[in-house]
Amino acid sequence: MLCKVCRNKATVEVRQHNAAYCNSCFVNYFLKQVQRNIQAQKMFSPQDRILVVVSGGKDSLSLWDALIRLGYRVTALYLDLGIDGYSERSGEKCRALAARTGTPLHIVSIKEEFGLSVPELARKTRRIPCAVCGRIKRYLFNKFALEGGFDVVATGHNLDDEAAALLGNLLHWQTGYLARQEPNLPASHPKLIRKVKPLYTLTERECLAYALIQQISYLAEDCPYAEGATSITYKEALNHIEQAAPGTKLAFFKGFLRHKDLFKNQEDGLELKECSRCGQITTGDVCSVCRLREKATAPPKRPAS
Ligand code: Q46
Ligand code: ZN
Repeated sequence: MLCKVCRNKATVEVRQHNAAYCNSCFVNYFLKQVQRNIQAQKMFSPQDRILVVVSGGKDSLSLWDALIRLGYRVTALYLDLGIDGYSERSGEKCRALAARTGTPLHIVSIKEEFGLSVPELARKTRRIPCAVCGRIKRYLFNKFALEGGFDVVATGHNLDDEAAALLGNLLHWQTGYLARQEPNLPASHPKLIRKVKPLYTLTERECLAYALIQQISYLAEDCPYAEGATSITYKEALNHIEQAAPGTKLAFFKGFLRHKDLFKNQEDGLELKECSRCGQITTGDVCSVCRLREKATAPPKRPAS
């Protein structure tokens, strides 16, 4: 197989576009795709301050690397979830890329913020770790970006993530979620920061190829709590279809974006206000993270005598 651009020997096949590239032409293709997504969705400009949230995995580290190479003003944020072993190893990968690129990386420890790690918070509040983790992550990303004066928060969600989320939302007719599934999610309140996903047309395989070619050291293992997640089942189902009909995932997600108006006015329409404890945005009087914090730090109930 020959590279589509330079006709040298191809090393990466991009089946969704019926193309193949050598290493250096693949990197150019990847960067062009990211740049095109940023412009097509009006995500940000070179003047904007971008907070890219990184987990130590191939997607977020590839995004961070790509945005630096494209000349954007990027600062990275890593949340240390306090998950035994996994968090140390993922934090290490983020520190290594920060050192290599000479770009700023902020580390926020959940244990320092809340007095307890994600698994401990989950145990204390009798919730599943992912429910606690997802809520805390969204809260801290926004809080950090707001306090730091960032214009936008960028995450490493790729096409596989977006197509799987779309399939899940459609299977359960979550019309509110469908209305809000966007690669460029506008801020619906002055204290909410816009969220963007510049990798939304690039598959997980393409992000992996980019990380390998650029010699980005990433954490290959999944979070121990990811096992059994329904999103993995949806990804497998979509990969099965993609195998038989390359390009389906991209057509599925792009088609959804073209028909997004079908889900207009499906948002829950709840009034947004400031949490009476922390000032972050919520729909009740006290936000869910402050409620979680209170529940986790409440003294244990005495058994009835
Ligand atoms: S939500 Fe759940 Fe992830 Fe948090 S606890 Fe791990 S698997 S990291 S994307
Ligand atoms: Zn609050």
